Amino acid sequence: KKSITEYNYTTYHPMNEIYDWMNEIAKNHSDLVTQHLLGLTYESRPMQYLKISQPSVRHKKIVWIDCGIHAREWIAPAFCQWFVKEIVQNYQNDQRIRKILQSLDIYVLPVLNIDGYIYSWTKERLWRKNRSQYGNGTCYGVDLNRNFNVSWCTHRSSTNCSSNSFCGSSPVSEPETRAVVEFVESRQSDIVCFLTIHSYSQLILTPNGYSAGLSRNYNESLKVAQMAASAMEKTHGTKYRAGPFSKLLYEASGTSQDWVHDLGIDFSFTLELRDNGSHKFTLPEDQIQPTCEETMAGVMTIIKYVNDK
Ligand code: ING
Ligand code: ZN
Repeated sequence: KKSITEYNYTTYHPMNEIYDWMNEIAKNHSDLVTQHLLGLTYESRPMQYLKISQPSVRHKKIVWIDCGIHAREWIAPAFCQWFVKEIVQNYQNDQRIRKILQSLDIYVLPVLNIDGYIYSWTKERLWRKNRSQYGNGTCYGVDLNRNFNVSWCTHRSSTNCSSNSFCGSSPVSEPETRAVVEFVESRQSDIVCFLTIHSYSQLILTPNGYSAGLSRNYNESLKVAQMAASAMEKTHGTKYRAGPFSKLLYEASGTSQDWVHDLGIDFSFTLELRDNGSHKFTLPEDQIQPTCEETMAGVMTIIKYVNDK
């Protein structure tokens, strides 16, 4: 079995390798990284997350990062792993990381939609939803990013269980959604920043997605998103656009970002990574490294802003 120092961060990994990687990184960096159970998926798989936390007696606020809520967006889990690797490799020498970890803990959920991710590896590469059964087994899967309880099932959502944007039988009908909701509600007053990673389109999305109306703290959210977009562009010249989803594309309801923001968490962003439509969800592996490098720059810009505030 390969050790973690040999883990290849520039290829995509099936779920069993990601589970092994989580075990290894928590074992080899037990001073900084611990592994925890968020909940179980529809098919009863453990949803493990990593808590990055410098030991301290101080009470710290929380930054949340999830990847892979949509099964086919493989670059997202690749980024979550890259992010954790960068932090554990550099925190001793990088003053910026050290300063952030003095007052913030970072929680990373590398694959939110595990059942869907496995299905995308084994059966249908472009699968998006989770794998829950509906209509007496005639159709499968809820779009987890339409299943949160915020203007549920009103925009760009479908009540048809065979649709790719099926919103579920009710708000938070899915175990994966419930696991995230229970965590966020229980730590509501500590979470200062919520980031959810998708692909593709090269966007940094601010609330709201569900209505064209401007959100609370819109100006500041937009400013932070624009700062992140320029940090990302500076890395390899890739263009990222910043703004509310409802303005850049269309209105969509029931997303995690909007639900978290409406709960009162000011900094809630969706990042849509590469590319711009040439490869869509099947981003070639030779783009994993540059995509992760530029996304790291964007995410660190956001976290630093929140921490300095
Ligand atoms: N895009 C997101 C989706 O769920 C999104 C876009 C994010 C819409 C946040 C609204 C709010 O459709 C992808 N690529 O999944
Ligand atoms: Zn997505």
